[in-house]
Amino acid sequence: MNYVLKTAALALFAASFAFSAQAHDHSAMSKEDATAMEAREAKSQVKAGDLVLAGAYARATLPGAKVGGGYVSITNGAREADRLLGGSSPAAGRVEVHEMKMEGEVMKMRKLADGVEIPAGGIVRLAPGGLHLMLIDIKAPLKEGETIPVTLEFQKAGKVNINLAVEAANASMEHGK
Ligand SMILES: [Cu+2]
Repeated sequence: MNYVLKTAALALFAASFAFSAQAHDHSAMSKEDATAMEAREAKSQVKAGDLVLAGAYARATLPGAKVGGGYVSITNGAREADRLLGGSSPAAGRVEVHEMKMEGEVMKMRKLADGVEIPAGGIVRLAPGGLHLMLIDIKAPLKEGETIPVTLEFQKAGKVNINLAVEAANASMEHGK
């Protein structure tokens, strides 16, 4: 990664971190997670109108698993909010927007029927432990090294194609490159 790109990515990361801290507690995020996220976001970016979708990836699943998680950072450069409603993929029966949340001492996951708002000038990160794409009824296990095409559906931007790079199942724990 060259210096300019890296600096830009860091600036973007710092700005978005400050923004998203209002809504989410990121204090639990390890330094390794932040570094891996930054590297992913710099590596793969898809522009769709005022949206930039960066660092799309999924985690490998175990044989027999019916679902897989997909993650991507979405930046909205528009003056109006947009909304991620859901998606589809040839690799899965359906793709939903989910949220993981602690309820008391139990981690619970639920479908966001209305999707998730991408604020004007803001960024929303779908990442392990929080918001994610849920690939349901996957047709085969997601294997490390594969690329899974997903078409996301936004209220205003419409359909946007991204590719999830499948990483090892414990990807966010061991990254740093
Ligand atoms: Cu889920």
